[in-house]
Amino acid sequence: MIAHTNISCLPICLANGPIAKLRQSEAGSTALEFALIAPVFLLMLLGIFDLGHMAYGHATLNGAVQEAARTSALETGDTEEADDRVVALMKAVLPNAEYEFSRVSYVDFNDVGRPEAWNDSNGDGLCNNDENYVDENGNGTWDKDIGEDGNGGAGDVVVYEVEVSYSPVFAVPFFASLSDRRTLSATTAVKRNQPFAAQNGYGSSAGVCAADG
Ligand SMILES: [Ca+2]
Ligand SMILES: [Ca+2]
Repeated sequence: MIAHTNISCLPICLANGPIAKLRQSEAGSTALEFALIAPVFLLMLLGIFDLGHMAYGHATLNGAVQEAARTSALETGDTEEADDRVVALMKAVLPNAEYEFSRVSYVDFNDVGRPEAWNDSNGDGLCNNDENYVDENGNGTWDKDIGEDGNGGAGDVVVYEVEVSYSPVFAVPFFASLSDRRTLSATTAVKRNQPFAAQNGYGSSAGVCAADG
């Protein structure tokens, strides 16, 4: 059946017809606004959760590393146990993490990161040009960092570092860089081992740098 429109009532019909009512209706506006805002809001929430999770992980890691460094500094300290303790403390926060541990020992705080003494005659900051050096750590070569790998001995100063890589629990969609595996690192600044025996100092063996470094 063909509907006939009453031309004479057209202005009134348009003003009061279903299209006009639909245009005036506010019933769907809330749903529409929600549909527009919800994705943005959820992304923001995920981002906030992700930041909070990362900050919590970093704080927990720093606390765990400090504790492990203290126990490693004792005469009875077991470095493997200390590392395992870090992993155990972190497991609840970052369950899918992987860890890298490193310990470098020095005789004193002032030695952290310094090179072995050498006569840098050409002033290039390298041990070369047949320059003389002091093989203080006795390993037969010049070292830019005098530190020795490991937990050292009695009275030594140890820099303990732990690097943790993990995949974020609250991955933010559409932002690949925020969903990538990321790394947290914590360093216990220097802890001195207990003086449970006489400390071994640095040696004074002489050496000659290679001509080409
Ligand atoms: Ca030089
Ligand atoms: Ca050396």
